[in-house]
Amino acid sequence: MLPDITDKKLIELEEKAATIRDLIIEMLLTAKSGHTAGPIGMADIFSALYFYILNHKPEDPLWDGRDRLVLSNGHICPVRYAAMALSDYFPIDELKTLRKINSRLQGHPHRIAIDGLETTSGPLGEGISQSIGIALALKMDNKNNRVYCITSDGEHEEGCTWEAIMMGAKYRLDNLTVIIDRNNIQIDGFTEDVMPLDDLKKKYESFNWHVLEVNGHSIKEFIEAVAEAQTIHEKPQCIIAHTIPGFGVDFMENEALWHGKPPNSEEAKKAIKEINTMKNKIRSEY
Ligand SMILES: Cc1ncc(C[n+]2csc(CCOP(=O)(O)OP(=O)(O)O)c2C)c(N)n1
Ligand SMILES: [Mg+2]
Repeated sequence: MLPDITDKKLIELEEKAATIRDLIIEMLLTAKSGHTAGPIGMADIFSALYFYILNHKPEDPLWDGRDRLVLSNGHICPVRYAAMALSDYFPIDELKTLRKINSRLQGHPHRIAIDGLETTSGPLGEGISQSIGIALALKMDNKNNRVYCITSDGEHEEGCTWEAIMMGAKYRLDNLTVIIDRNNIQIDGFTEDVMPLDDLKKKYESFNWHVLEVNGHSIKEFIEAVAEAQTIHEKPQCIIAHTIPGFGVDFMENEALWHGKPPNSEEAKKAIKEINTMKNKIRSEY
């Protein structure tokens, strides 16, 4: 069970999210390639997961009692790498090696490179199936660990995603929470233009899941939704997190161009300036 969140903790989590955004910009600037808007848009959720929600031990990443965090939309891994480095899974300096030959931090996560990644991802549409396997195995072993699966809206255009959703309900996997990055965008434009997903809440409910919807930039709302999800019995849960791709960096927001483009040094400077303005406002808002 999650404790009620205090203002002090919320400030800390929001500041961590801003630091994650800074690190993503720096990583991509150095790598000169990679995905920018998706990772930046998910910084608040990763801050909440790594620094409040997950039961984990960075010093013992394969600890049997850990919750499993599966990242299905592997291309947003810079946000996970930044959160892991800040949690001390590996040195922050290693972030500079993103996408370099022989680096442990490839452009899509490579499970055996770093303990704690749980799966290798990149080919979209596999994470919910993998999470179901993990959640089912934990139940068979009578374990209480929870499984969280981050997935994107673009992945919901793939048929295998819906097969997995059916199976999660069949096995009543109440130890599984799927978190959707509902940023309305994919590689070539808006999801509703490419392949309308319509009302994902109604769709998941019709597949017999417990569904919650949150503002994915409100750490408080997200934590409260996870707390509710943890109380649900006999059903898997889905949290639809409404996010803005590139959130916090004005010129990156809602622009499909920033799906897979790194900033140049001028753009990185502008982005860091905006993120710092955002960071400086946090304390005054409480
Ligand atoms: C099976 C598969 N098909 C295509 C791709 C190429 N691809 C990488 S990201 C992406 C966009 C998917 O949409 P979403 O995850 O919602 O993108 P984002 O919100 O991060 O921009 C595509 C088509 C892939 N990685 N895997
Ligand atoms: Mg998307």
